[in-house]
Amino acid sequence: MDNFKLRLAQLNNAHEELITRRNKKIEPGNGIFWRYENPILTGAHTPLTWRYDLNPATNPHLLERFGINAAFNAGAMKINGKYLLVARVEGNDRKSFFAIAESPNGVDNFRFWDNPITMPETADPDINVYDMRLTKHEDGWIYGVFCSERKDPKAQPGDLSSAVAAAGIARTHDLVTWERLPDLISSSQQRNVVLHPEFINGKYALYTRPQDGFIDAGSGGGIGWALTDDMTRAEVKAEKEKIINFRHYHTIKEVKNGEGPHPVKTSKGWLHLAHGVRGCAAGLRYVLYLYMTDLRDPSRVIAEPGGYFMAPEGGERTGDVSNVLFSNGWIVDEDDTVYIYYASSDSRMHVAVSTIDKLTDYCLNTPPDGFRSAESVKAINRIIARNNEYLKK
Ligand code: M1P
Repeated sequence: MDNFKLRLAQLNNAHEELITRRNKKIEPGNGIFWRYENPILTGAHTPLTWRYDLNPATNPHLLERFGINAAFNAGAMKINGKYLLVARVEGNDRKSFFAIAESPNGVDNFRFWDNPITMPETADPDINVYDMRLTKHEDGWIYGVFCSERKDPKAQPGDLSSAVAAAGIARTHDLVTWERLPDLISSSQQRNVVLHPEFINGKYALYTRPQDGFIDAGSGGGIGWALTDDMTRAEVKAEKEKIINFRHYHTIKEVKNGEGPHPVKTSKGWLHLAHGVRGCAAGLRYVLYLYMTDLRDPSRVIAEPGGYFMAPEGGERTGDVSNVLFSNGWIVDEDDTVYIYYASSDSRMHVAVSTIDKLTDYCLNTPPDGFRSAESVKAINRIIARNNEYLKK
């Protein structure tokens, strides 16, 4: 076999082995959720046909022609029995785009579709797009709301970093062909915007994250909520955008927070997954947390456990942006199993599983944050006292 054929066979084997590797739940977990051993999606999962020119006449050394750096921050949805992730795929050139990977069981064998998504642009083309939240809305469309980043037109000459974040909006029926709608109109920069799946008082409801700058939330107090009449010209008026889940001093979300995927409707309330960010000597630390809102008024928080639900562990701690867990996708199965798709350190995707019952129990029965050390001790002492009482019997 000549070198080209040999190398191609090696590449194909390594790729197939990676994709078909079985994943295993890590026992015993904490009772709330279970992690799985292997990342489910990485840059290396992208098809060889994206990365290599496979023609020996034009690529005799079988060199990689388009490097893929990472696959992370994926939206999720189950369609026709398949678990689909709309991943943020990032090339070596730092630009992200969207691509769908499909699995038969939700925990392994994720395989990318043949082509990445061709997302139509607006008249003001995006420089970078990422972090799509998928919502199958009761109006019949599947919406993808994502961050659209552009260079700050007010940046001083020589400032090649300042950027502006807006919420890009697109809709589809099949995840293949997308109709791009105008970006969300908002007086502040926006990232982590999520469409609620149901109409609220006949209007579309959006979770927002107003921010003063591209990175800093600044005066943006947390996760916002706003209603809009029409997704084809969606607008959030600052005076009507209310903060529903606040940042708070000395918590896991003192610097910023953001809604994850759209909340799930349960018999006990809407179940939300979000990320919280705090600063420390090592930089920013991103963790995941849960909260619940009222079934009839999804903007009213009814429960929020103290602290994080999931934080980076082991190999999750390192990557392009270390110490980050981020989630914008989860899938609830017919049997109420919840597949939580989360990315670590802006590099790769993982899955953890739980059930609606366990997650709502966690939300409703975990002590809330007491905001002071003494309150934490009181909370532990209450658990100890109840245990002592029970164990005496
Ligand atoms: O790098 C960590 C995350 O930073 C941003 O999230 P947020 O706007 O909440 O700070 C996003 O760029 C996200 O993609 C990224 O994972």
